[in-house]
Amino acid sequence: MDIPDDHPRKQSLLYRKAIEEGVVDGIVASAGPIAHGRGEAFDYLLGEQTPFVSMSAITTAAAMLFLAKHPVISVNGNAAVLVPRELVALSNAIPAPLEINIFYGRTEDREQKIAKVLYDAGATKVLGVNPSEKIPLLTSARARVDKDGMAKADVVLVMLEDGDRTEYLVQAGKKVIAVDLNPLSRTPQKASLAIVDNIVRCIPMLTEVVIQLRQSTTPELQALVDAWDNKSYLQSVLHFIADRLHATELQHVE
Ligand code: PTJ
Repeated sequence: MDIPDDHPRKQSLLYRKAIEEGVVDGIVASAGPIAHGRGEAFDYLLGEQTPFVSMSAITTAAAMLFLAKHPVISVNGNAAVLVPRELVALSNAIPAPLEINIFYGRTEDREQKIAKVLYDAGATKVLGVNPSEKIPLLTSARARVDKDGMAKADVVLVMLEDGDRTEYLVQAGKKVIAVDLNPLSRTPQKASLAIVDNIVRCIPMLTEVVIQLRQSTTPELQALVDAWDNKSYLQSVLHFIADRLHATELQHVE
């Protein structure tokens, strides 16, 4: 498919194409395009930009990752095809290992394919290929975790995740940062800290903020984390969406 440069939705169509090709190549789950479509719908409600209220979430997430002893970045099929280089940059900036964690059709073949995408994007080490440990109580394929990664992690960054696993990771004593475009989904509500934004915008921003926070002291970072109120943040995202919709006037289309 050739998308003309002046197509107003070019970037959005390129992301769709990456997801579609990811399915064909066995990297993205067959449910991946459905998840992507849900994300697109919520991104419209945000105006396809990072809501200003999410900037504090990004800053606090960066502080939480920075303070962690064993931070880990969880990667699934959709994330691998949408932001592979950006995930590698974040992983290097924190630093925190990338760990493959997939829900649908967890085969070693798909794990290897996702690992290859990340290695091709510059990763030097990818965890989660045929992992040996399990998150207690969780029965789905997502329960399997790497002994050097999520098994011992104190902070886990997840994206396009399901609520169950987020809940069990929290029950296992870990702090979970969840990036999700849908503030009404269980995942951001169960997370220790949610970021309502698109990963294509949020991951590069998070990397920038992690680099900026190197100037901060541990007490300053800890104060940010201690002050976080996830519920009131999610409420403020809903107010942001509602206000935006109230203020929106449809343009006349010929
Ligand atoms: O690779 P696998 O097997 O782990 O499969 C992953 C998918 C994504 C298929 C699986 O986790 C899934 O079914 O996800 P859900 O339950 O559809 O949830 C996806 C959530 O991510 C929804 O709330 C979407 O709004 C949100 N989302 C979709 N695209 C993005 C997003 N959030 C941030 N950035 C996006 N680009």
